Amino acid sequence: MIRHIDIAVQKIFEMKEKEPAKFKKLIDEGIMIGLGVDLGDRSKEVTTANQIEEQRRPKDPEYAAVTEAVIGGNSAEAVKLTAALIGKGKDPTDLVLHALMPGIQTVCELYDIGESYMPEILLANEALIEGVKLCQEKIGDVHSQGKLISLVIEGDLHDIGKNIVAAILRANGFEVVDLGSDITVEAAVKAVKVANADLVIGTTLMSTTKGGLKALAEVLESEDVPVACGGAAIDRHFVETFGNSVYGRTPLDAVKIAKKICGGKNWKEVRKDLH
Ligand code: B12
Repeated sequence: MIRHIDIAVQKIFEMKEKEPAKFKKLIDEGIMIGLGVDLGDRSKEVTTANQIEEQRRPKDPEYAAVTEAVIGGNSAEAVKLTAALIGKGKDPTDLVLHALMPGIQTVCELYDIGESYMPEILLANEALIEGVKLCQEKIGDVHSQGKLISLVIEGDLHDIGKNIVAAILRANGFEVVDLGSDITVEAAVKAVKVANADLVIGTTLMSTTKGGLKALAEVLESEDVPVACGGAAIDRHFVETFGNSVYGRTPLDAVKIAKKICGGKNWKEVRKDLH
């Protein structure tokens, strides 16, 4: 007898072969997890730890050493190497994007295939934060290009990506009021009014919390303050199901959106520009 579940499983594996992007989305949406499927072992067939480390490792050996220090959760080493590169005149924004960030990305991808564990991610995050701090000190105060509120929406504690995005925005001359994570719509709206902000940078990594960004964008429509939405749980398709919002994938997308909004464009124009 052929059971429906067998057909579903067969379809999922066909999708993994033929439509890897769609398969990844299915995983990211948490459907496989909801079904209780153990992704750890199967994804090892797709990508190995060596491949992940190879793909993420910067070509410049001095940058690669910083990346290694972050991967190893070695804050002292990350700080020492970052300081040395700043001393040599390297651009601090470039260091965040291309030396420090690949470290945390590697550890998170290793986690996905069961090759790294949560304490390692948290140590790597510490090393990342220390390195980013140094870069920010070097950048110093730049003339403000606009005022932004950054947050992770209610119910979600994943703040590593939000911190990177805030650092890159600051490095590009934006004033960022970082509210932290697990932020309610009410608290966000209050902060927007107090700060007289131009734009909200909203992050979420879970499918269960992504509705919060939609609620926030809708409430802020009357204030004429749009929300730039990012984080692994969402995509352009989702964000474009509601108004007063612009989807971005990378920290540099956040910079592009902020420049355009603070430069006087409305969210509809910015959406079009970024397509
Ligand atoms: C680290 C981590 C944790 C840590 C978080 C620590 C912290 N301080 O952030 C802890 C242990 C707390 C945690 C807890 C949980 N987690 Co978790 N976690 C992860 C993990 C491994 C890495 C996330 C991460 O930091 N990625 C790296 C950063 C740099 O990437 P990022 O956040 O996407 O940000 C980048 C871009 O998206 C972009 N970006 C970010 N924001 C914005 C904004 C704008 C505007 C723009 C333009 C760009 C942008 O720029 C960033 C830099 O490139 C992921 C799996 C994974 N590999 O992603 C699971 C994951 C996110 N967690 C998951 C889950 C389910 C949980 C828990 C529910 C587990 C549990 N049962 O308890 C809890 C939830 C707790 C809560 N209420 O939030 C699921 C979510 C599934 C889903 N889609 O719903 C994931 C995907 C793991 C999985 N495959 O199951 N987790």
